[in-house]
Amino acid sequence: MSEPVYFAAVPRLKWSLWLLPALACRGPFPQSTLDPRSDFSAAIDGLFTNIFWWALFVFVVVESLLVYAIIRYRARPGAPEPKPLHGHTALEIGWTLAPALILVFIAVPTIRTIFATAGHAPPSALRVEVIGHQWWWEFRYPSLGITTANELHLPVHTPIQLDLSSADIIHSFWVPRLGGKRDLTPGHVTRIAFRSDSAGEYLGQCAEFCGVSHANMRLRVFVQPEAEFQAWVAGQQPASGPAAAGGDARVPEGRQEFVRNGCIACHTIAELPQARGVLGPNLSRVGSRTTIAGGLFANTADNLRRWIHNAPAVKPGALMPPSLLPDSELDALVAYLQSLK
Ligand code: HEC
Ligand SMILES: [Cu+2]
Repeated sequence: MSEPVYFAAVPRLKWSLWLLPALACRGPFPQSTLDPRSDFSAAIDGLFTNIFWWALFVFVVVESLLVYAIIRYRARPGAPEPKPLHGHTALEIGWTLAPALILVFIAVPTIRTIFATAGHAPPSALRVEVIGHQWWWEFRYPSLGITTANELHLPVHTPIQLDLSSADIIHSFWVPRLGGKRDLTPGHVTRIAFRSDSAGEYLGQCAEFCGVSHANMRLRVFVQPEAEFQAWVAGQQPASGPAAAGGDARVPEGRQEFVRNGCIACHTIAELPQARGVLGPNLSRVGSRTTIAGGLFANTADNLRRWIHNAPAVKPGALMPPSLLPDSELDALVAYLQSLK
C-alpha cells in the first residue's frame, strides 16, 4: 500500500540549524516541535529556547573552570602542591546563590508556560470534541453538527478548544507544531486551547502507547482560511443533500451491500437511515477525506478495497473485521463510499 512518508518529531537543537544551513529547510520535519505554528506550541518552544540558553551558559562556565583548573594546577616536576582552599565564605555564598537564581529564572517561565498552556479558550472559541479510539481519532463539532475522523479542520486566526476524552484506553493528543501532548482519558475530559495564525497542514500522532497499532494512530490538522473552512463545513452538513446523488452507476448497489454486509453495525452514514453504528468512524463524508485508517493510507479506491477486504491484514490489530468480500461487491462498496463527499 502506498503510504505517506512520516518522520518522528526529531528534537533538533536550534543552533544546529545555524551551523548547518543545509538543514535549515524545515520541510523534512513535519512533526517538529521546534517549528511552532500556534500560540500553545510557541509558548513551549520559547520555554525550550530559554532553558537551552541557561543550560549552555552553565555548561560553558563549569567546563571553563574545570579546564582552567586542570591546566593551571596540573602536576609538574618540582612544582609545589597547590594550596587547598577552605572556608571561603564569599565563594560559598556565590556558588549557592548563583544556581538558586538560575533555577528561579528557569522555574518562573516554566510555571507561567504551564498555566498559559492549561487555560480555557475564550467563550467565542470553536469547540471540538476529540475522542481517542484504538486506533483512530473521532472529531465532533457540537456547534456545527459534524462528526468526522482522523482529519481535523480548523479555521485560522480563531481560538480553538479541543475537549479530549477516550472511548477505550488512554491515548495522547500530539500535533507538535500546534499543541499537546495531552492525555485522553476514559471518563474524564481534558482540554487544549490554542489558536493558529498560519494556515497549513499539520501532522500529529498518538503519543501514549495504546496497543498494537499505536504507531498507526495518526492525525492531520488542516488549519484553513475562514472561507475555505466554511466551504468544508457546508460540504459536511447532512442537510446538503444525499451525497451519493449521481456519479458511479454502482452507487445504489454499494449502498445495499453496505447494509447487507453488516457495515451498518459499526458505522454511521447520515444519508443511510439504517447506518447508525458508532464503533467505527462516521462515514457520512468519508469520500472527502484525504486518508483513511488513522491517517495511514491515502483515500484511494485501491486502498479502500484492500481495507474493506481485510483491514487487520493492512493495519495490525485493526478492530474492523475482515469482510473477505469478492471483487464485484468490493467495487460497489468502494464506489458508494467514494461518492460520499
Ligand atoms: C465491528 C465493527 C465494524 C464493522 C462490522 C465494519 N467496520 Fe469499518 N471500521 C471499524 C473500525 C473500528 C474502523 C477504524 C479502524 C482503524 O482505523 O484502526 C473502521 C474503519 C473503516 C473505514 C475507514 C474510515 C476512515 O475514515 O478511516 C472504512 C472505509 C470502513 N471501515 C468501511 C467498512 C465497510 C464497507 C464495512 C462493511 C463491509 C465495515 N467497515 C464494517 C469497524 C467496523
Ligand atoms: Cu492511541
